[in-house]
Amino acid sequence: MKTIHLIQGDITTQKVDAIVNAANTSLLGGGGVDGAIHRKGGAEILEQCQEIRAKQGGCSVGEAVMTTAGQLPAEYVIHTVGPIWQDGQAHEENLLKNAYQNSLKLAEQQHFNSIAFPNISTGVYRFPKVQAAAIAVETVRDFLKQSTHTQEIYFVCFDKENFQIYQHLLEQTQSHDIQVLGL
Ligand code: AR6
Repeated sequence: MKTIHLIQGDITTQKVDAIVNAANTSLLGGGGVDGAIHRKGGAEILEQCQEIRAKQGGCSVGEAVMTTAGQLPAEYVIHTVGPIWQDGQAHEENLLKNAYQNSLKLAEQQHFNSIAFPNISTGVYRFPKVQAAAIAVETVRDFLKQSTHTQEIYFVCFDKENFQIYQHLLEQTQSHDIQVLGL
């Protein structure tokens, strides 16, 4: 059974095939969840990000790339870049959807069973949380309906506000083909 897990906590402690990082286009690290992943994962992650930069010059908004996870309990890190919220008229919604979709596509290509997402763009990038959660849940649900390898998605909410938004949204959008745990 395909499963969505809702968790409040720190994504760096998740033991899944891949955790997703809310990175920036430079792939060189930063604050928030990106800072935590690089700090706890160790130098190996940054070294591989630098190799990706040397090959393709970073990562565009909405795209995703992959490294191993260094010292973290997860196996891999999928680095994606969400949009910076401007006024809602700069394709922010589509770009956030792309970030989720391209991360999921990479997971499926790699035959990953489980993948954990933070609340991309809702920190430093200031994307409105309710709108971001709706995009995340819809994109993940649509993906799970047709995925073969990727079966388990974890939404890891760091702050209580995001957790409650997801709780409400997932309760309202229960379906018979995908189970939701953690509500
Ligand atoms: N585990 C899970 N979620 C976390 C963690 C954690 N350890 N730490 C923070 N969050 P942000 P963005 C949540 O700012 O908005 C970086 O500097 C946080 O509460 O990390 O996409 C990058 O380098 C929020 O809900 O990412 C970029 O420059 C969510 O993660 C820029 O920030 C995203 O907040 C990206 O901004």
